Amino acid sequence: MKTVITYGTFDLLHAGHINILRRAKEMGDYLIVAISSDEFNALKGKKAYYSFEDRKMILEAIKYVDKVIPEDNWEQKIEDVQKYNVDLFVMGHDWEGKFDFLSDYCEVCYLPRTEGISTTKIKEDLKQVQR
Ligand code: C2G
Repeated sequence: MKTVITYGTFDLLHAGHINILRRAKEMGDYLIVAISSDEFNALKGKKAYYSFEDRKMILEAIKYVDKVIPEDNWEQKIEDVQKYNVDLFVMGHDWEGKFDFLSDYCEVCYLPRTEGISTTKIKEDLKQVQR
């Protein structure tokens, strides 16, 4: 069984998130998603609209996702890869090169992002509508 892992905030879930989750799952048999805790988001300089609990529940409802774990810090990836016997680490190509150190432990793959959509864009577009 080929285990895949990916990491992210996954706030205000949109087609870009679904596209990467679908592609990550298609590259293996079992997909683990490490979802950023509210505290880690603060470290990333992000404030998610949905709480960790809600973002976790939403991700767990997606057919491509087999397991959701918390992402609490930048340093946990090697431990996660070893703990869950991960074969493949996948991220959008906005992270190209940032996690190459994991290639000592598993395959590393950066996939093209979905153009034209982001949580930030959704928030900005909604602000425009309200004006
Ligand atoms: N993504 C994408 N296309 C978009 C938007 C996002 O493919 N239009 C991908 C990102 O490249 C990432 C995943 O969806 O792989 C989750 O994106 P975010 O929720 O923005 O996660 P991020 O803040 O990039 O956190 O340790 C890694 C970090 O936790 C990644």
